[in-house]
Amino acid sequence: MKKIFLTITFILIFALTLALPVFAALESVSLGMSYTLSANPSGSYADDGKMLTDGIHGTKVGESYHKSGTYVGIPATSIDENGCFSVTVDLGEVKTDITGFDLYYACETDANVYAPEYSEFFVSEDGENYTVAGKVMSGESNDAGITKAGVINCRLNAGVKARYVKFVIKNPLFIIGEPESVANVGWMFIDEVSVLQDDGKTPEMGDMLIIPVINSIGVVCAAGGLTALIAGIKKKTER
Ligand SMILES: [Ca+2]
Repeated sequence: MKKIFLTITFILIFALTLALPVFAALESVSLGMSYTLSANPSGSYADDGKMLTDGIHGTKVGESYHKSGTYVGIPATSIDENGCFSVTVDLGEVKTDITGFDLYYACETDANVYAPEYSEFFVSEDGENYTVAGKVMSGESNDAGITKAGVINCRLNAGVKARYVKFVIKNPLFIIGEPESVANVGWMFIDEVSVLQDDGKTPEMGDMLIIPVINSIGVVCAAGGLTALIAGIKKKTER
């Protein structure tokens, strides 16, 4: 009986230690926030003014992501002379400790939909003066036969202040200085932009050690109580 008790206790401690709560180091501060676009997207894949900060990500419907109704379609006519399109999010107030940006997109090369070549991230406190905070290449291939939903993640080493965050995305097939290349650039499809703030909950080493100990004590107490209860019932039954 003692052996079974010890075995069960050990398994429970092990399981609960593995199930340690995971602290999110970053939280989105752009959810539900308003934004403006550098140009009108396609009428067929139009923006409803909320799609890019609603937290809803595109899903694959049949064989396609971009037709799922959750993507904003950016045709060749919506990119500028540098092959770029931008989304500027208004966070409502100046936020501190902004340390990350995510841009979500679809890539379906057989449907002429391409992942951005890169996304560049600019921050501003007043909406007029912007400074660049980061630039990340998607690294995505333009080869035929690709169907996927992807994301470009940018993480900063130090937090920055911002009320406005501009996501500039570059069409991968547009060649700067060769405007005639616009005839062959296809589309970009994006479904979400996200601005991330350090939530101050990054676990310290002490937390990592304390939680398993608390879990273990809880399990031992619970198991001990259960054993005592069973013993009590058994004793009562034997009378
Ligand atoms: Ca969305």
